[in-house]
Amino acid sequence: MALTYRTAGESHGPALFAVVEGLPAGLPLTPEDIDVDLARRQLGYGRGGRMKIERDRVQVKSGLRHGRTLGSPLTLEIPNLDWPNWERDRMAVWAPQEEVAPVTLPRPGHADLAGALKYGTRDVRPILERASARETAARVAAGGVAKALLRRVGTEIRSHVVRIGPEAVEPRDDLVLEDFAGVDESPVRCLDPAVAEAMVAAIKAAGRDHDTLGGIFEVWAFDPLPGLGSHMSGDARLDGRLGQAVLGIQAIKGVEIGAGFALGTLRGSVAHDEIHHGPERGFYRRTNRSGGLEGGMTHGMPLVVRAVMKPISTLTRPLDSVDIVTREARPAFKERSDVCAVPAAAVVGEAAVAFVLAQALVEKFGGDSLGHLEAAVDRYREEIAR
Ligand code: EPS
Repeated sequence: MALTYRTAGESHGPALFAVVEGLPAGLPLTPEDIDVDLARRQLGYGRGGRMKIERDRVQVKSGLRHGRTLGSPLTLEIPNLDWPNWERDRMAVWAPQEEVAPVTLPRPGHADLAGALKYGTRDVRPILERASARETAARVAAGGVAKALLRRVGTEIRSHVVRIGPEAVEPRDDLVLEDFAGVDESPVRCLDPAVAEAMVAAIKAAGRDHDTLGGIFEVWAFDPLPGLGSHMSGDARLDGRLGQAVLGIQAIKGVEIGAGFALGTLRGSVAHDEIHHGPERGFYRRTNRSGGLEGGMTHGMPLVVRAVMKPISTLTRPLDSVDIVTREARPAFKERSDVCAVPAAAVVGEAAVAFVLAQALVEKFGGDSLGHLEAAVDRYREEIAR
């Protein structure tokens, strides 16, 4: 069975959910496998008032017994602590809407207008509730489970922020796992403390101006098994599957693998990663401009996925908009929001990459039981070493 997940839940509803299906039975899980990432996703300089209310913790509602997966659908619930402020009126589950004013001023950049047109609604609340990046908490929960599975075969996922607005670090293709040791202590999850300081200042300045900022993050997967994904068909290629997963994150507008767009500026002789072999390391490369993927498959070097997040579209000094009911020109809807959420998006990116890699792992090695999967991985490793 393929490994998949689906999330449910509205930003200001009772809770968020992820149902993960196709997990191997027998995978050990602890609350920390999920809660640590949920907490990391809440951090980052530039978050707004909502993050002072929420304290995301997972509740497991199915699929787990004595801390091990059963192979049945795993249901993860993250309660919204803000729910009591919404349940009586704006997000009441049963009460009719009469008392609640509709939201009719779509925000440029948000799903509001396109969603209202698509669903024929005269209130954008139903659109914005599901489009909200609050939903990413559920993705991160599913990603925590994927990471636990990947860890069993020695793959570790990390991320860092490489740009916020005008402030950026120099690109690198030679980072090692240890370089990420202190990244969660940085207020913007940036590996360079001087740039981090400049990033914080940029967010502060944007906030002062009632504005918002986007940026770029990278996700690195260390020690991926070679041969995950497939060159056989376009939809099997891991590049495309990673692109879909990462572009599917709210506010992500572009994804690069390895050197990405910069490869278009290079000659072939300096664009590709020459192949070497040694008794200790087996096949290896001295460069990683391919970002760990060739032909839609992992080749064993770290997987590097970079993504750009646009600035948050809820502005406290709103842009021009038009009332969807009266067609009157008015400033867009304004509600509590963040100034910058790139550090959090990087954690969401980790979850997206982890899930795609875990899917490819289960696809190649079989996913009924962890024991069978691990035995198949061991045999494969021996074969490659020979
Ligand atoms: C979001 C708007 C803000 C963010 C939210 C995403 O929420 P609220 O409207 O309740 O202040 O805080 O992000 C989260 C709640 C979260 O957990 O990341 C939006 O419109 O996308």
